[in-house]
Amino acid sequence: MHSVKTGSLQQYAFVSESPLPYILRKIGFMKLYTFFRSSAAFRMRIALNCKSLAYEALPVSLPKDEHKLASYMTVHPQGLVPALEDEGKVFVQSLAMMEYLEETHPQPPLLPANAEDRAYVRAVAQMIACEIHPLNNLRTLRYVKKSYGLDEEGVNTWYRHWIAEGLYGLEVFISASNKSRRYCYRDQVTIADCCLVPQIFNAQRYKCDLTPYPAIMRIFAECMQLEAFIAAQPSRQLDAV
Ligand SMILES: N[C@@H](CCC(=O)N[C@@H](CS)C(=O)NCC(=O)O)C(=O)O
Repeated sequence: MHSVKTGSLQQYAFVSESPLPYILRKIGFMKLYTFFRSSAAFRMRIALNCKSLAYEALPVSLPKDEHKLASYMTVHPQGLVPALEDEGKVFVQSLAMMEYLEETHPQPPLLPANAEDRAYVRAVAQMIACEIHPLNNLRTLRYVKKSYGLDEEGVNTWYRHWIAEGLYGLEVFISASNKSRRYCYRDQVTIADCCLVPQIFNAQRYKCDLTPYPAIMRIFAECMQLEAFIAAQPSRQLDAV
């Protein structure tokens, strides 16, 4: 993967040098407002890569509070990363954006073909994006730290508690479903995997014990064999510090 400067210091177009056919499907790239460590942005980078959609990355630094700048709040009124711009239209919320990509660029599909299995995949994605992630994103951690006077270990304890509870339920759900093989859903990469892998990166960063989740960690290892996931990981992003 290499970068192409596209106008300002903070804009990069990602073009793969890997065997995956990263082709430009449109005149002009989609734009992804992203931060290298944001797991919601990481989901989007995976989904875009899976669909071989080139995009222009517009970094928004969370530690520098760039997501709270008035200029960014006009893009995303909640001041959250990511946001996606396609043909002048702005989209927010990673689950909605992945479904948008699925509807506008159906191949390769990131959802199963039948309704029952789609419900399963969406449930896995929502268990992560709606139940686990909101409890350990930046604003939540900042709030508990400030409001309850927690030190770093206190914040980490909060983080690890919600990870452990959330991943335990997810592990049981995936294992009991009998729908998982190589990935969350059979041998097809879906939006469930796009959500799972970034959450595990976060958990590893906070040194959570992941040994109680063998099914999840097996899927994680399988996904991380794929170029679409490898290229999307935080350390490979141009805004990584
Ligand atoms: N549900 C949103 C979550 C977005 C979100 O929480 N993004 C985080 C980064 S992963 C963020 O912008 N955090 C800034 C903050 O908490 O102040 C989505 O899926 O897009």
